[in-house]
Amino acid sequence: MGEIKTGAEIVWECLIREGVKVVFGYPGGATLPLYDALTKYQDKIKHVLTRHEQGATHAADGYARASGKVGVAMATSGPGATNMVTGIATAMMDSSPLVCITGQVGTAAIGGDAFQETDVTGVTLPITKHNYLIGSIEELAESIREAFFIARTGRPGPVLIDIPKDIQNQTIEFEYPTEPIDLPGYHPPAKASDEAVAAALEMINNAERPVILAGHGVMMSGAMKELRELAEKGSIPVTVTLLGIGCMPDSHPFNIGMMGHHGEAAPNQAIQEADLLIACGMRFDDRVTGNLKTYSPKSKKIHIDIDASEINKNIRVDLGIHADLGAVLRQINPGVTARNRAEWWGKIKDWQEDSNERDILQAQTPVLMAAQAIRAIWEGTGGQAVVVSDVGQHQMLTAQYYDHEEPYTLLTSGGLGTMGFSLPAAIGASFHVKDKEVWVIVGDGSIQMTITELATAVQENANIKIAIMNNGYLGMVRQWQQLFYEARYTETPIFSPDYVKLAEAYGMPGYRIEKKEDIMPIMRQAQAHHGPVLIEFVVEQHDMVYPMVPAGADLHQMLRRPHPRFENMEI
Ligand SMILES: Cc1ncc(C[n+]2csc(CCOP(=O)(O)OP(=O)(O)O)c2C)c(N)n1
Repeated sequence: MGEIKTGAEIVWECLIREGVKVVFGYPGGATLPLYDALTKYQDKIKHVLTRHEQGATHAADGYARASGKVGVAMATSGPGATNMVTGIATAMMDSSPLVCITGQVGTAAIGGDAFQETDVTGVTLPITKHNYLIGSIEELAESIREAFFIARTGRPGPVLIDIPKDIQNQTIEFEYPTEPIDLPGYHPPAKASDEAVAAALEMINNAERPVILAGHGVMMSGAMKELRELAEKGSIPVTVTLLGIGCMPDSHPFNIGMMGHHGEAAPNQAIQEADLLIACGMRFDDRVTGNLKTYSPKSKKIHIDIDASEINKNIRVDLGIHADLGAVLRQINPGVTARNRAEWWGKIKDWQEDSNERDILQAQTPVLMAAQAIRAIWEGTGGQAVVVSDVGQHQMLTAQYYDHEEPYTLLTSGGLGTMGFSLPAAIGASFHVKDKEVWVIVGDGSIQMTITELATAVQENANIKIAIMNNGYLGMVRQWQQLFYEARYTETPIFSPDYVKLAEAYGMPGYRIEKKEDIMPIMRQAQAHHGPVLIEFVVEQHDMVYPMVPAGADLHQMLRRPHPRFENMEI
């Protein structure tokens, strides 16, 4: 015999059974019963009050990305629910497991344009992996269980549960369902067929110029060891996507760096010259391929992905394997012939030597360059921090200049490119990350999108260090204006508040850095302080991110940083 519980109590009971430790949310009329019931569970589950529902969703997402567990966000109906939309779409594009719980107006009022009514399941249908509008209290517990199952299995993603207020108030005898979840039509295959393994091995062993493309899926399937084994055994260079950063240590000699739009020149050239691409848990996003028609024209292609709809979506492949990447690599690796591929590596080394982008680190410039600031953060943290970056030039510079040795140490909105992601996501991540520092690297435009979450950071004493790269511009858009719109900087110069005073007003220490030599002493002070600290780096306003593949160009047609030795550099 189960106990009689309200719908609201059932929600918390289920969350606790699912192992949820922290929920990020913002209350309202349609979630009053949920928040009232929380009083009974506060010793078992923590609720973090963000300042905006977008912040709650990004925080849950940051927690999910840092921990590999499902992140949970909560919002009231109508505007609360729609404020979550950007965060949900962000999670969807980056396959981040979330369960979002929204209150809905009472069942009888649905469809009548009631106060604060929005058809949130309708709104989020295309940006969730699945969503539920709860129709009766009987289905509540089972739906929550299913939501967690769907969010975390297969290709992870966000699931939304919309719960009408009357159902939160109703009561029922509660027993937590225990029978295994069986959803017809939702059975991702565990491993590859023998034929697929044989075909893959033939292609890999016969290739002279293979390249492994490693994406986020490597980490999501926990295939880091298997990836390394494949690379080392076959002497195959590995290039990573933005979200794949960390799946193989940046210092590993077989990791030749990030591919794509602002990737390094050598991997992009290698992809274009390759005779085989082995795509592992990545999705041939347009930011990594450049012009699809001329993408890697000489190669055969193998694509391994847990999501069947990714295979042949953007790039037609010779062999698609729809299964768990780790399992497939465990099947393939024993059959890989040991080779040294010296000729191929010779070419790659030449391309790497020809790359001059990193010269900027040594440049004697009157103004601090963002790349130098980011490299200094790397040095000051021993490359050991969890870095949460926002979107723009600083994001690409972070990918280029902060090297990562471990998985899940760069959290960033890759797919949707959501400005405003980093501060709340870092707050979320800080609830899981205890053994590392959490650093936010954010632009002056991006921080202002969700700057209200500074209050959440202070209220929770979140141990995060916020490094603002203040270049006075929406830098990445300005870069495009400079290159492709004859430097007409329309609406990209952006005013900022006095960040040091702002930090102080919120109740956290704030610093401003304008010179290289000030970085380390101030970093040490920030690191010594437990809790949020804000550091504004005043950086070069007209810096560019190189290399850059212009939109629609071939992957190897990169714009490179001009070579004059910076003294009279045109930037
Ligand atoms: C929500 C949102 N709005 C607009 C954009 C388009 N966008 C991409 S980068 C960028 C500029 C970012 O500026 P800032 O945060 O200052 O970083 P910087 O590029 O200067 O490093 C903009 C406006 C976006 N990605 N997300």
